[in-house]
Amino acid sequence: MSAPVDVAADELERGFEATLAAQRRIEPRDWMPEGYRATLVRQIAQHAHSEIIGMQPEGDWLLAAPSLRRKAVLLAKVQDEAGHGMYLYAAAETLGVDRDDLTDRLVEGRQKYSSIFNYPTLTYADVGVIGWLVDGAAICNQVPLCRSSYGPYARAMVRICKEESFHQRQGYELLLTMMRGTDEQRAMVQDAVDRWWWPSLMMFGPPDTDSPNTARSMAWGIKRHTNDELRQRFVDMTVPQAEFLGVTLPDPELSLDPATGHHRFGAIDWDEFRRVLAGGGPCNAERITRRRAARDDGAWVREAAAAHAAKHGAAHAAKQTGRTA
Ligand code: BYC
Repeated sequence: MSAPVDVAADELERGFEATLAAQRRIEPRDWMPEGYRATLVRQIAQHAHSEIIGMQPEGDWLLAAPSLRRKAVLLAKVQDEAGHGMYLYAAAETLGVDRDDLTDRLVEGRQKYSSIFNYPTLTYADVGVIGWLVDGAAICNQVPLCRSSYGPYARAMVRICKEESFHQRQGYELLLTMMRGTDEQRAMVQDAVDRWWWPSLMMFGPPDTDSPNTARSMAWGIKRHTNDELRQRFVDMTVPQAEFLGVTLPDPELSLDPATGHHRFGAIDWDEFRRVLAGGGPCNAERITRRRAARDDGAWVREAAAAHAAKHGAAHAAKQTGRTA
């Protein structure tokens, strides 16, 4: 009796695989395996949470930025991160989840956000280094996601990447300005580079040999490159930029391998990475406490906005059916 159901399930699976094989996009109304949907929800939610939590370290410098121009640039950047979070939550919602529920999962520690945002921004040079290294790493990781197999995610990434590119440039320009300044400013930049370099390399995730999700995500076209491939691309891209800037990357083993054209680099401290993921980074508790407070303090705004939308939605519907509101 179950044969027709199995045949239908097989056909759906074949249709899904054929769409992937033809490099076409999976769209929200298409059939998809539960594992594909769950993987996308996990990755997109983690990404959205990272954008929103990522507003905190730089947001700390909004009131202390050294000029009106620097303040305006930083404000625009932090607002962009909020926008990225919103596009990504909207993309996740096309998979049948609710953004309030995702936020609850974040503040209850049931979903992750990027390890990088658990480090403090100790000086203003950190703002520049985040733009250069953190947004630079984000671009390396995210440009291939514009070709991700899930339509709403891929389309959100196009706009996000354009904005990340501006973010990277504003960081680099800030650092170039500081490097042309005083010895004290140059020392601040070097100190920030020393603190952010290794955490930036960790952003790409565990080594391929220790990445439980990569193989499946690549087979589904969600990810297009492995963690190690993207990390290598980032190192190769960043070394000449560091030279031009006049800073030293804190890795004595960093050297160009003439045989491959790639830079070799030293061992990453994966114990530190695991510690940060488990909640033991310098700012984990602070980041989540603040996010929880923002969720709770903002509840009345969301309720008012929903009530307003419901009222106007009802008036609009009444007009459409020819009745007066
Ligand atoms: N931090 O099997 P793996 C940004 C987790 S940029 C925390 O390799 P996957 C921004 C991973 O989730 C930052 N967790 O996983 C920039 C998994 O845990 P679960 C956000 C990490 O998914 C500037 C486990 O470790 N970018 O937003 O195949 C300013 C095993 O890993 C990390 C994105 O999210 C990490 N660094 O690959 C403001 C990009 N790395 O869930 C904002 C989209 C790994 O199995 N995401 N984990 O318990 C991706 O490309 C992939 O999800 C990753 C990880 C490459 C990050």
